[in-house]
Amino acid sequence: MKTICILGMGYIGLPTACMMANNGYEVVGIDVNDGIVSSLSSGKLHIEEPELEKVFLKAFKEGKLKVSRHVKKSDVYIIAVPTPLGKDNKADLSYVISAAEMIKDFVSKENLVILESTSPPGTTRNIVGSIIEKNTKLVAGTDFNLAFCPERVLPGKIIYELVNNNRVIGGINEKSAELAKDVYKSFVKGNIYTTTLETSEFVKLAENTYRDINIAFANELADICGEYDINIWDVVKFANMHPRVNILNPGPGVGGHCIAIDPWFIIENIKKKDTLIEKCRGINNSRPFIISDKAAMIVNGIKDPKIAVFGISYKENVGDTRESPALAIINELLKKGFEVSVHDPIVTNYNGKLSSLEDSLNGADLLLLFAAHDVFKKTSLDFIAQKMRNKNIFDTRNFYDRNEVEKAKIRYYRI
Ligand code: SAJ
Repeated sequence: MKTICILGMGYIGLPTACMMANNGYEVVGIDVNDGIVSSLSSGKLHIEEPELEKVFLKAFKEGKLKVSRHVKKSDVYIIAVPTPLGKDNKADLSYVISAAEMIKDFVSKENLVILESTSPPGTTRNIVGSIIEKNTKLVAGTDFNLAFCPERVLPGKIIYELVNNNRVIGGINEKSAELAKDVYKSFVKGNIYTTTLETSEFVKLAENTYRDINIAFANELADICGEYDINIWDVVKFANMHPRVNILNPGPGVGGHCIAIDPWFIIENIKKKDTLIEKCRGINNSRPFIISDKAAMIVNGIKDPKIAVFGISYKENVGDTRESPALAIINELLKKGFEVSVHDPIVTNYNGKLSSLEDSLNGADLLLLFAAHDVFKKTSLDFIAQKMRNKNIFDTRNFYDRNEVEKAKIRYYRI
């Protein structure tokens, strides 16, 4: 197998295409967005991610990676398109379906089809496999090979983790799983384990759900600590000194295109009601309201309060605002009638108005910090204090040092 066609040139498809192109394969990257195709075809990235430019330019300049609007006949087809949350908290599989429709006329005997997109159990077999079978009269597992190979990379560390993380690949049969393993082995240094299609689909969902539940636990502990007037950050720090405890951090809510979404995919087709998984989604989804109410309490009594918001991406040091709790919080603050001025020097996909550091702080009554980008450390607390009208910081990430903040004569609030 020498040629690979990857559908979806986003956060996962593009880096994966680059790695395969730099490790022995002829790769064509397909995207339905003309802007992305023309930008990549002229050697320009549309995504910010450390190390990506280097691997992309190598693949592009050596002619191993081409980008197109149209599918090209290949040995391997990889679907790496988004699976957003649709109506009623169910997976919107429309991009997966249209990608399968796009390749169905090209798949022939002995080809390998891989789904990478995070999906509810059964999607690879019942959606991708079926669409191809219906059209080609080929049988999955007999005539063509079918596998699920979920990504596990952390935005901000995608290239490092693509290479070094372990992978779990599911196959419709052993041959399919082994063929997929061979493709990924070309660049993955971690271990690659093989299992069934549905197990690998479920493993991916279980990993992200585990994290969501752990964060919900931390958020619930934070609320309870508030009632006792105990510092939650100390509780997490000391509890994690136990060899078998690893509590995550509370925060303003859970964002991103994975952890806030994938738990729903586990429960969307099950009979069991009232799951822990759904409860935890509820806890994490209620964070923006708790945070905006606390912010309102801090500025209570101030005439026409102005709130400077620092960092609106879904987490630190990434530019992505998808599902960011900061957006929901800003919305709540605006509904309460406050002036909100947003400062984020690294965000890439925000449609609202962004302000410079100085403009956001000028005359502000509260600095509300969400995504704790490293770059915020460069702004001195004295400078912040100097610009603000009323000097309050509400730190939702335990980013600032309380003593330092108070030394600068700023009142410090945190979760
Ligand atoms: N968060 C907290 N407290 C924490 C950790 C995270 O509130 O202690 C919040 C973050 O601020 C953010 C959200 O959770 O809003 C998600 O951030 P994250 O760093 O936990 O995860 P993602 O979405 O960037 O990446 C996750 C990873 N999954 C796991 O760690 C199990 C990554 O490995 C997956 O590949 C990725 O989802 C994915 O694409 O599925």
